[in-house]
Amino acid sequence: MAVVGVVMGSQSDLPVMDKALQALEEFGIPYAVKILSAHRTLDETVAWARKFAAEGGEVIIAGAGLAAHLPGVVAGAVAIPVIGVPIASGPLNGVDSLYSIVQMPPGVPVACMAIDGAYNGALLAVEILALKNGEVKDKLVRFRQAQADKVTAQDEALQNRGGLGNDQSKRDYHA
Ligand code: RP5
Repeated sequence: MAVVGVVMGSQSDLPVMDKALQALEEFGIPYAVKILSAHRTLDETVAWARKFAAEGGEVIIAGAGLAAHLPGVVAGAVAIPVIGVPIASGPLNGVDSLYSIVQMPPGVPVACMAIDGAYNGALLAVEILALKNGEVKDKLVRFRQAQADKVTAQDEALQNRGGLGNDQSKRDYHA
């Protein structure tokens, strides 16, 4: 059963939203994915969101560009967390979408990611699921540790390279 719903306003959003799908797959999260438009297919959008939530869906990630009302419309239809992803498109390059999504009026929240931040949208969904799913939590902890290990390894490589590290003797050696 899909626990995360990923919805986007157009096929043109897919190259960005695909990063969310890939991240969910990496974490083994069952998801449903739809192209639905808040203005072109309003009734279908509301019906899909309500059905998804009624069937046990726990989080929705909604990506849209331009006057991006899809996340807000979805959030108005259901009472589960909605994560909005502003998509860079058109003359304003996603700033329009960012403002549309981030400025939700009080009472109906949408968690707004960075412009084109679909990957983080999926990670936030994973963090929400991890609150009550130990298996997902373990994967998340391992993912975070792997990130930390990568930074540590990068720093070690930098220190050992000399010239740029903090060790003055190595800096002198390369001078
Ligand atoms: C929005 O308008 C979509 O989310 C998309 O980002 C943008 C452009 O849509 P298309 O004209 O490419 O279908 O509704």
